[in-house]
Amino acid sequence: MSKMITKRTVCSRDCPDACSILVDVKDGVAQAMRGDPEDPVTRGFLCERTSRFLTRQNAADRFLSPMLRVDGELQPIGWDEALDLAANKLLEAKEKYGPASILSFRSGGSLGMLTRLTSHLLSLFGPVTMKSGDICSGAGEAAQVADMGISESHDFFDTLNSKLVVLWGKDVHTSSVHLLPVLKEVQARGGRLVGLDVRATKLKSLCDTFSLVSPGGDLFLALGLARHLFDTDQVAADAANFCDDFEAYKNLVHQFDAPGWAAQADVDVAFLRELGDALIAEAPVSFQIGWGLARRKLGATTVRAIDALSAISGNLGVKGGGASFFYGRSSPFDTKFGFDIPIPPRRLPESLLGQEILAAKDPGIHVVWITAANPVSMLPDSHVVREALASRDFVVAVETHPTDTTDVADLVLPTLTLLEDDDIMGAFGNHFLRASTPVVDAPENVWHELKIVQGMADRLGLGEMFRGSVLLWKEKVTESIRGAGLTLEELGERACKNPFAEDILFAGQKFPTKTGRFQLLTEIPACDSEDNEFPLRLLATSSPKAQSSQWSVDPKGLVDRVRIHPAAAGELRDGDRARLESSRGTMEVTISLDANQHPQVVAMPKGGMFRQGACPNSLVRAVTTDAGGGAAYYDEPVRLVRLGH
Ligand SMILES: Nc1nc2c(c(=O)[nH]1)N[C@H]1C(S)=C(S)[C@@H](COP(=O)(O)OP(=O)(O)OC[C@H]3O[C@@H](n4cnc5c(=O)[nH]c(N)nc54)[C@H](O)[C@@H]3O)O[C@H]1N2
Ligand SMILES: Nc1nc2c(c(=O)[nH]1)N[C@H]1C(S)=C(S)[C@@H](COP(=O)(O)OP(=O)(O)OC[C@H]3O[C@@H](n4cnc5c(=O)[nH]c(N)nc54)[C@H](O)[C@@H]3O)O[C@H]1N2
Ligand code: SF4
Ligand SMILES: [Mo]
Repeated sequence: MSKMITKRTVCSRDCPDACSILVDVKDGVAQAMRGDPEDPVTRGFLCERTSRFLTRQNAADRFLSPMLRVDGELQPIGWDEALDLAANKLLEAKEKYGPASILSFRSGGSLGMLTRLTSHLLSLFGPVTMKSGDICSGAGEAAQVADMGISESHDFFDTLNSKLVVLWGKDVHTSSVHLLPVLKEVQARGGRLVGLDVRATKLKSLCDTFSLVSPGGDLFLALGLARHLFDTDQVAADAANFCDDFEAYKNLVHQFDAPGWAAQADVDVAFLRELGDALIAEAPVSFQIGWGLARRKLGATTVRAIDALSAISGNLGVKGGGASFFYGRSSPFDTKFGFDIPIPPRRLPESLLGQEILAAKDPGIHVVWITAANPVSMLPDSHVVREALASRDFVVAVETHPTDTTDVADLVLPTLTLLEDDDIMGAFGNHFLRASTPVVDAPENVWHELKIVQGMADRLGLGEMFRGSVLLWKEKVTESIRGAGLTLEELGERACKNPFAEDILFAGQKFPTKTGRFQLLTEIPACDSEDNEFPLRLLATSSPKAQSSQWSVDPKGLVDRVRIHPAAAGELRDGDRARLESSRGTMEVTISLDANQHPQVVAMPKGGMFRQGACPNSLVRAVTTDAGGGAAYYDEPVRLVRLGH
């Protein structure tokens, strides 16, 4: 028996934090995981889902060799056979229909920079069809780029300098747990926290002040707060100098008075006025904007309205102030790895992927290569995504575990879990850069994504371009930051601050926009009102027990449970079974009554799969957000119908 040793790596999950993880390993098997106390963000603790990751690491259904669909069933095959077949399918499609008949699709299964090599290989081989937009953060990022020129955040620890933090649609306890210690420290230093959500999550008990907002009402709340600042002469004196379109914005804000805007947001006007005053009296203010806020039809406009409020209240470009949505997690890296990557011949919007695959012509989509993604369960209009993939000539999925997507794939190529991976990570919730290194060996027939790329490159005539060890590719992607003085060794040992991150973002109210000034919102795009037949709104959001569709516990009884306000429940009682219906489909659910949420909301976890009998996205129409190609997941009109006793 060998001794227990502790090894360090980095979590690659689609999460803002990118934690440093310590793993106890004995006889090559991971025994326990905990957060690295030396990582300033991780602070020695992990979230619930990754604390329980060993159940997933050791799950009996993990893919342990390439699997080919034969007579409807996935059967193990060897790597040579698998890669030969995949390469032949790609070469054949390119030859017969042109390279645009191949679709490359990648999502957030691993945030490691090296997973991008798959997209690069296919681009250099094709160029092939790619996705456009981003269903996760596209709308909010587009909003921030429009307003400020870049999508960046003031520093994670700069929030400690804030006197007021507005947690705007941010489920901190679920989705960004490592922000919690910072928020508690803000309070310990005498600062205040204000929470705004459609559900009173645990955030309500953490915050000094909390208000429910109507679904999507944040746009009106942000404009109402601005109206109050104009009415009370509290707008920053030089706002018209550092902002463009000041008059047009002012006119927009004056379309309603403060009570009018408050009514549309379903908040108390006294609360609106108090918060408006606090934005000035308790400056600097950090607006922490949740990613979910932008997953609405007017999602980008909503984020723009919050950005504008932070600008005109004088809270941008100052220590402790900011409108924080996304941290540029890949901007410090050389994500092209030195390649000259051709422009794709075509892009299909991610939010509409299913219907776009079905409709694609000249050429149609014949072969799809999917990595780090479960589009069938996680994209809107799941039935259509499933049908679209199931009807292609050949679908490859690079995966670790079975999903709704591997259920329709023709070939599954098994890859590493986060404990086996070897990669480079940025974070979308802080400015630290980290390198993962394997803490356990992968099973014999499970490959690093780079090795899969190299195996394919050899067969596609691009072998020379992709040669080299993982270390070499880690070096390539970190060339700039190594130039700025960081070494790969350091990145492997500890979290290192992005050397290019500014101490104060937009200092002196200088913005990297065309004019150098902040771009104010000037209008609200038209938006259809929705059908009364479906009076409620489906809100499937992050669960502490899962990373999207990757559950760390048995999801039975979790994925089909919905919470509704008693006032919206009609005859429904706790524990009743009901049918949740939208214009797209229906599913059976169990009711929990919850008075702590807005009466229009039907809340449930995201990440249910068809294979678990509950896929909320099968009810969600494919609707694109107002900018950035996001998906309006949270605007789906639904109703509940009671099933017999
Ligand atoms: N209704 C609703 N739908 C939503 C959302 C919502 O809030 N509501 N949220 C949306 C958001 S924000 C996102 S980001 C998307 C997420 O959508 P996806 O990124 O598709 O979500 P996951 O379920 O995490 O799928 C990732 C897959 O990658 C696999 N994987 C894990 N590690 C690796 C690896 O190292 N390499 C490879 N190749 N694969 C790996 C996992 O097993 C998993 O099946 O879902 C969106 N869908
Ligand atoms: N445990 C866990 N953590 C995760 C993930 C996960 O699946 N599980 N997913 C990760 C991913 S991919 C991402 S992108 C992020 C997502 O992170 P977030 O987007 O922050 O998280 P969500 O869970 O989508 O919830 C956002 C919050 O917004 C609220 N909300 C929804 N609509 C409105 C609205 O109209 N107004 C207001 N004011 N509030 C609203 C919801 O009630 C919820 O509390 O989290 C990451 N973290
Ligand atoms: S999922 Fe996020 S919070 Fe959890 S361990 Fe990974 S990086 Fe940390
Ligand atoms: Mo996401």
